[in-house]
Amino acid sequence: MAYDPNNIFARILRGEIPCKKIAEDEHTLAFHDINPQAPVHALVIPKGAYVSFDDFSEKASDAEIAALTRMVGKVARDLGCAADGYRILSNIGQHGHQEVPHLHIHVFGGASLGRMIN
Ligand code: IU
Repeated sequence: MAYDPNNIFARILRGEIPCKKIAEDEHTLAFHDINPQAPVHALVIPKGAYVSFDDFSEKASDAEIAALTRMVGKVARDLGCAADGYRILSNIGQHGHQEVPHLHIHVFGGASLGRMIN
C-alpha cells in the first residue's frame, strides 16, 4: 500500500492537528490515544512515512528502528507501567484491522489487561 501523506498521524506530525504529546525525539513521537482502551493507552509512531510495521521493518534505518524501540520502553516507564507490566501491540493491514495507515505501536497498561490481544 502506498503511503497516504494526509493520514491523521501524518497531519499530527505536521502540527495540523493537536495531540496530547508524551515525548518526542528526532525519529519518533509518542502521544495519548484519543479513545483509550486501558488506563494507560499511548501510541508511539515514527516520524518517517511508513504505513505499518511491514514496510518499516524492511526500509527503516537502524537508527529509526532503535529510536522507536527505545521510545516504547521510555513511554511505558514514564507512564508508570514498568513495575506491574504492560502490553505493546501493532495492528498491520487488513487482517490486523489497522485503521490508521501510519505505523503506530500501542502501549496499554495501568491495569491487569487479561488475556485478550487487543
Ligand atoms: P489501529 O491500530 O489503526 O486500529 O488504531 C488506531 C488508533 O488510533 C485507535 O486506537 C484510535 O483511537 C487512535 N486515534 C487517535 O489516537 N487519534 C485520532 O485522531 C484517530 C485515531 I482518527
